[in-house]
Amino acid sequence: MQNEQTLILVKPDGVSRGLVGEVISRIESKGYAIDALRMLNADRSLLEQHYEEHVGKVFYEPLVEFMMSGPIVAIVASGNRVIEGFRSLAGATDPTVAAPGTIRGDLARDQGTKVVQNIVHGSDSPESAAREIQIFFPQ
Ligand code: IDP
Ligand code: MG
Repeated sequence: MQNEQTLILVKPDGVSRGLVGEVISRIESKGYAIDALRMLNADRSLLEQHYEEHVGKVFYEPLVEFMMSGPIVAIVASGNRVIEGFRSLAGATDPTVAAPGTIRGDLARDQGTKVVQNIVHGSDSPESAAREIQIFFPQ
């Protein structure tokens, strides 16, 4: 889709480490457009909606707690195949094995925590993107 959109989050580790600009820079340098952006302190109900697919997993509660631990930045980015493209920029979920050159591979490492701290979230399908954009940008 020419004007495909995705929902990107800079997680609390990315914000606290001063990596918001670095993440935005990588999105823009790749050639995607920033359509919307907001900083927020996510509450539990918002995160329970966002992470509903992970309910019941061992890392679910640590994940929600981590995402409430500080401000996050929500971004809508757009461009042809941006969902797949941002997932490629982000790299593998586990930052230890994420390829160098990716956001997670370059900027994150295993911290020994119950939840993997990996700087960013990116939607994984058009259905997820539509659902997640509505959660963070309801207007
Ligand atoms: P993704 O962010 O690469 O799409 P998901 O499987 O959707 O990965 O998991 C959501 C988030 O939950 C991850 O980004 C990571 O922070 C955390 N997570 C995923 N799998 C694990 C795990 O096995 N142990 C600890 N944390 C995990
Ligand atoms: Mg995911």
